[in-house]
Amino acid sequence: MLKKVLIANRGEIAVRVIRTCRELGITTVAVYSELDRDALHVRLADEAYALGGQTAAESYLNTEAILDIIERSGADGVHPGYGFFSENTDFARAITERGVTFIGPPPEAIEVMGDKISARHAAEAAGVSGVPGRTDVLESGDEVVAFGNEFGWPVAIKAAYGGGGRGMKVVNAPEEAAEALESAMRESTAYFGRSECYVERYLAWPRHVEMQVIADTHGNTLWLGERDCSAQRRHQKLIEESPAPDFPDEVRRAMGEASVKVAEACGYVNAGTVEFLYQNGEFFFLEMNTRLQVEHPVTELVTGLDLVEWQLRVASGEPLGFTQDEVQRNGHAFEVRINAENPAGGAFTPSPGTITRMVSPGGPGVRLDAGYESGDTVSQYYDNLVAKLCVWAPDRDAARRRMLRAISETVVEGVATTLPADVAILEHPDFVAGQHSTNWVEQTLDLSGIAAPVAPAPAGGDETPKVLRDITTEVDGRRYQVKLWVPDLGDMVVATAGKSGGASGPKRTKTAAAVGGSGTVAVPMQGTIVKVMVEVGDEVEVGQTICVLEAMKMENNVNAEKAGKVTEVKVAAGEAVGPGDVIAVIE
Ligand code: MV4
Repeated sequence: MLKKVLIANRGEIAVRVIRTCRELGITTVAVYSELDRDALHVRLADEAYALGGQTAAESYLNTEAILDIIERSGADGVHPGYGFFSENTDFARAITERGVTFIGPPPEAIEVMGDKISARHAAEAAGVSGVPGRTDVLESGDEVVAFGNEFGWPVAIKAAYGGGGRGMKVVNAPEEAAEALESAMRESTAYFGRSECYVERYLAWPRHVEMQVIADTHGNTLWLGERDCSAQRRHQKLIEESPAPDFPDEVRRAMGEASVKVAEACGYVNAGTVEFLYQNGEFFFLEMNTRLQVEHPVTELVTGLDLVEWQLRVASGEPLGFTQDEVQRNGHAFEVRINAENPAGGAFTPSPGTITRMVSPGGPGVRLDAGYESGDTVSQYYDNLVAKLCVWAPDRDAARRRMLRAISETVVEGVATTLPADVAILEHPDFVAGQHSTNWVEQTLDLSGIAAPVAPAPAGGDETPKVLRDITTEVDGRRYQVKLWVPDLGDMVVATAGKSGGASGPKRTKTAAAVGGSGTVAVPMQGTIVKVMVEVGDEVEVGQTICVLEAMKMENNVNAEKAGKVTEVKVAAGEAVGPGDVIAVIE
């Protein structure tokens, strides 16, 4: 068994790994950035080493610094958590060359599954089908048109080297094909460094059901059960559960066996997840995630297995201590993600800051995996997942009610959290009935009733007193009502960019514009302008895209709310903008 494990991660997942290591008598080594000097994972580990730096690139992705600490600490294994180095084969190979165990799959398996086209080929070779489509790389919009005309519209354009939904474009009609392919390739290049895309049929109301697998080095590969992750927004999962609601046992077994075949086909070892779209009783292979996932606890709660323990054991060369027939699934588990984001009006704006007070729920069937405690600061530089709240109960509705009870006990102050959105989901009749899909949160759930948390206006370096304003904005054609703290200038609104404290760059003070029904086009969240679609003098229609905004790793269209002539364009491609910034005026 491994003796000393370095956790190359932070936040709740680092804490999660440290906990199992402690139970198994494995010494833990934390690493930390300058901002995480006093973070919970550092406080809980047996040893901790400074990486220096603030941003992820300067700290948790600093290969040289981590390799140096592996050597200095004498760790014999590295757990990468999720994100960061978890699917980085250069890192896995670099530590393996030094005789240190990578607690994850072989690099070859990561490579096969990292590229969606080769993953699809591998799955198909193993007899597991993806959504009907073409696996070759698209050269032009005409090929998209030809596919759509043959198989029907809409179609989906996907990034071959992507994942997590970035770069997928839904194309409803032939005339949208060229622009959509261009946008998909641009996003793909921005996030994955490669532009290759392919096309397949678009499923209109699917559920996201994924299957947990685990494999040892002795040829045993087992499926442990599925998770339904359909309650998500912009590819950020909000709530996950196991078992999937209204999911027949024969489909479960077929999906489990298909997942084992996919894992075996790529020589998989360790814990992994095979993702499927599920619609009308059929499932289609999407991709395989070659890491431990955020939502792994729901599988732990229904199977009684500790997935981190089995990751450590199989990485140490132990065989799995159970057979497929011995894997039992009992009851129902939910997980809600508590992110430091403000869901008011459905906007989910990042809400970093210091957690001034945090009270954990308790009682029967409740588990909280937190990366923070009262007094800790959620930095804008990292993932804003504060904690995962999980519950178990004998059946789905008991678990759902237990989750609502646990949420009602939970207190997080100082930062806004996604909890009000989680409650809205858990109480909605569609979700209660298990009738939601991957599109449901964005297309059906109405979050306009969620108010901004009652909190003082953020203290800024600004002398101007601030006032809370309702602002209407549109993202991808969807209307959002957001509340913004803006300097009080009487009847006029001046939008400012950046965070309070002036930490995020130069102040952008815009000309005033009247609130409500005006032709000012404002951006809903912090981001970077990728492309400006209009010029001064252009006539635009309601809903026409004014600019493409990249925010939180997604491209969003910012659209006109009224028709008219563009009289001002205030931004250019490459510029950073903040929530409420006026980008154009239409008269
Ligand atoms: C799809 C789809 C519908 N049809 N493919 C988005 C993430 C990426 N991994 C695959 N995704 C989708 N692919 C076809 N042909 C709908 C989605 C999808 C989705 C999938 C899983 C989880 C959440 C999702 C949210 C929106 C769309």
